[in-house]
Amino acid sequence: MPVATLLPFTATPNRKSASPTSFRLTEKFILLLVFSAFITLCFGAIFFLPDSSKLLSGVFFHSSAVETNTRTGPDSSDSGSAGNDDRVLAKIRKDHEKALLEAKDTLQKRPDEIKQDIIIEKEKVVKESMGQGGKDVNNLPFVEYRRPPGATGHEPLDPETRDRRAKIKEMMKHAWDSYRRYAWGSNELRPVSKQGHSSNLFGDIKGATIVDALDTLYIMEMFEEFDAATDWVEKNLDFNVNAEVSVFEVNIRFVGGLLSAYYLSGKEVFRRKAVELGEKLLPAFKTPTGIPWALLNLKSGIGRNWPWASGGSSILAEYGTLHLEFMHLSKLSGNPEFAQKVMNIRKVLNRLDKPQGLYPNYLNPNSGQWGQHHVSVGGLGDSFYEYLLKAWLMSDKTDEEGKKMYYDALQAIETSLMRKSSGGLTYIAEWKGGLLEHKMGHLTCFAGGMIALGADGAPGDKTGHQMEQAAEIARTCHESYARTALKLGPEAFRFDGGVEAIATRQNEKYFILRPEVIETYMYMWRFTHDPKYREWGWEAVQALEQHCKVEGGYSGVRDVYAPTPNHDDVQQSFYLAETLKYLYLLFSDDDHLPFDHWVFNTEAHPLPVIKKDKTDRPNEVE
Ligand code: DMJ
Repeated sequence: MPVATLLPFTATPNRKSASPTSFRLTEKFILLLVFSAFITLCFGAIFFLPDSSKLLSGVFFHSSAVETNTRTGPDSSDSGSAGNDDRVLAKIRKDHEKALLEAKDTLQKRPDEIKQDIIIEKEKVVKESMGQGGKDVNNLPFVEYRRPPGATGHEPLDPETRDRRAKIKEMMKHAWDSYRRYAWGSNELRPVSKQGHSSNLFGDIKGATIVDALDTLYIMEMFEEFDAATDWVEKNLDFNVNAEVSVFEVNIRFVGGLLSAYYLSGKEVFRRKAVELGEKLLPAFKTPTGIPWALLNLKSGIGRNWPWASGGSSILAEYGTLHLEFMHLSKLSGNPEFAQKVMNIRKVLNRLDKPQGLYPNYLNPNSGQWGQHHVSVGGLGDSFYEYLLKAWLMSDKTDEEGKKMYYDALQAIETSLMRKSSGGLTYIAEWKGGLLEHKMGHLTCFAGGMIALGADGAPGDKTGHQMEQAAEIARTCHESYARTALKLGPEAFRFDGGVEAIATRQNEKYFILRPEVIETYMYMWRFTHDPKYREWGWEAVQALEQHCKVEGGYSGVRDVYAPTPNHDDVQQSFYLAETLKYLYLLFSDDDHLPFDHWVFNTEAHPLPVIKKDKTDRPNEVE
């Protein structure tokens, strides 16, 4: 049967105007059969032939199925998943065809062209992986450098102060020259045995003293030394080490030191190095809560916590002392990740209940729960509180969350930890599961300066009260020095068993050139101009010269109550970064690193306030 006879509207030429209704039943049935066969054929062609599925995805689903799925997640409905299968098949086919075409192209290329393509492809992969793990620090965004005010000072008018200031510079010169002579490139100096010393806090990173001292050299206008240090950083400072470092120590000393050196001098190398190191620290935050590990292998990016820290906990003073540096890293690199990481730490803390409003020193980074309920404003806790206040100040007082957390915490400290001895000395005790240990660490003495720095912004008319507290803590810490044979403070002193401000345990009698007491004198001097703070600072200078100075630098001592010093043979890098810097500023005018433009990190590295007024913003990323 010819096909034409089966078609209703072209059938039987002599049947002019014949209507379909005039077909017989069998004809109708055959026509229906033919029609449905035709429809089936068309649908088959659309859905099953390779090109028709392309047509579908191209015409009806403008983007490919795979792309749609990655943005919206898998579709759970049955009909949807059948449709998805077809689209996935279509995508595979398309990719396959593309790959065949590329292979054909490649076969037509010369071997040297193929090699070139491989190199380009490799570079692409490296760049992409840098995007995930570390940015290309040679391609940082443009930053217009503007030096904040007061980077260097001027001679004080008063001759005694001028001489004392000059004396501190001389001390810096002795510490630096000795390091340069006997330990150049090592982390620290052994001033008695006159050789290098390396603590494992820095893994295999070298040059801690150089990086820690950079800004002190700059503010003391020791530019020849500063240039030598800069040259060493340019040529030798290397973070590509396969070793575990303390995230906290590396951050406060190296990142902090590099950032300050950048802001003081404007030298790009410091910005580059700071960002490079910051990127290397980011894997420390890969924990279920985002609370970083204490220790990190800089090569593998594998982190862990100190084995002694309450069942694998992270430590408050360590994870809580990254904020200032990381905010500046985001600013200088254009990478928001640094800021996001530290803001998340606050989020975790703000979700937790705090016993009596206090922050325990241990927090488990996996569970997000507190470890042992130990609280301290000294070791393990100290700089967390300092960074809450300074985050607010460094944000030009816009970080209201930091402000609230600081003043709330200080209130809890006052209520639960601050006590007055029977002899009238105010001290900050430690808290262990609800019981007070009446001991104050040398480290805790920084709190006098912190409370003075925050007093001005204290809520509820508490400025005067907080200034008094700060002055009392300064007095107590001065007493801890005055009651020793060497006139240098012990590592910790107690207010129990009939003693006040005296170390009773042998392992708490050492002095390792720490800065905290002098730091408090410096803040108290700036806020009160009471000459006693300069006098107390000068007493410390004399004790340092008499008992810690040796031919090869400055050394800590093992027992401050012994009549003659027994040297520990370490010149700590923070002696140059902090102790000598705070002494120098104590005998400088207030416009040298003024507080309304600079905030000191916990290693005394000055960082500029990020001004809210657009016209006064230092170093804005373009
Ligand atoms: C410094 O490294 C820092 O001040 C830190 O916050 C704790 N203590 C040492 C100096 O004592």
